[in-house]
Amino acid sequence: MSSLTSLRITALAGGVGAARFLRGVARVVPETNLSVIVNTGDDEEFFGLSVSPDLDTVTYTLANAVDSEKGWGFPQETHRCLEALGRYYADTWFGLGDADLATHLFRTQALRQGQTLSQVTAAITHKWSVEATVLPMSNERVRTVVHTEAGALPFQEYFVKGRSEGNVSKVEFSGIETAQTSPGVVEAIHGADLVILPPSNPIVSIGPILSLPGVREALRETTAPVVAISPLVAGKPIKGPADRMLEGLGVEVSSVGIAELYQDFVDTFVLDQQDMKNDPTPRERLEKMGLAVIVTDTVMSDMDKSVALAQTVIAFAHKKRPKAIS
Ligand code: FO1
Repeated sequence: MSSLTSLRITALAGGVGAARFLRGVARVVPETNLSVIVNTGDDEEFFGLSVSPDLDTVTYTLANAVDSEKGWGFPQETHRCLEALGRYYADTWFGLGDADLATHLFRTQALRQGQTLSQVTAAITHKWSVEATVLPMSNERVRTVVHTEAGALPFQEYFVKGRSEGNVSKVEFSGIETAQTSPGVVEAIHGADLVILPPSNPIVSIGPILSLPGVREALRETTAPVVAISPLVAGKPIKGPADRMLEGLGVEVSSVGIAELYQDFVDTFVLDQQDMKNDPTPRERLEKMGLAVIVTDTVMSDMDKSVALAQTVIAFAHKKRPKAIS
């Protein structure tokens, strides 16, 4: 396999957890070697504006501009426009910051002028001097819908307005049947030296990307090692409802349960050291599934820890020979 400076890495990304990992990757290999396929199932329209939270979270994080506490949006953001919108609209629960609005205005206008989401995303990342290739998973509209006792809720309504409350009985990706991957997505998987699934919610962050036609096939076919990092630490996600979602959907709430969702294409599984403390069985169970296992600290509370995790994953996978000739 190629040297670290020419190692091409492709990641499948949701929001905050993925972005925190990717900022580390961009310190280990040249950022230009990195392609990121980003979930757009969380996208929503607010006040006529096209908002793509996961694309923006990845972009702002790679640009070192993100609010590192929250993991999304900008630090010291003001909300004067949102407050003023409260005069005209009843629903102002989605916290759109004043500076962040500039991105949504730019994206919305470019889409209305006929550009694709891929083209607008390339323009936005260029303006932020992000050197990674950031690819929306699709240029077509796909929307994650979460079913709870409260009904079928658009993702942001479930996640932000509803604070992820309620029992999840079903998750669907409206529009997925007719959506295609955006240009470059399948090529990025086939052309990579290493494919990584960062610690993102497997159902609503990685799930929509995997549901697009051609993605799972490309992941099975690629000669690159495919490494998945568990989003659970001591059996719980650092943030968000992944554990309750898995439970509601009948998936074992553990790294093994998550690995099973990826079993047809993943070679290596990374789990947090805290998941091994009182129970040595996850490693054995993962190895029985034919997976190489890395046990390490996956909590990325600062940049150094993001870099350390990226280094561990990349060094391990770099030593592995490509699937096709192993
Ligand atoms: N998350 C919240 O918990 N509350 C918000 O008000 C909120 C606003 C917001 C605005 C722009 C943006 O890009 C992201 C925003 N997020 C907010 C995060 C977002 O809901 C989630 O991180 C993702 O959709 C899940 O990956």
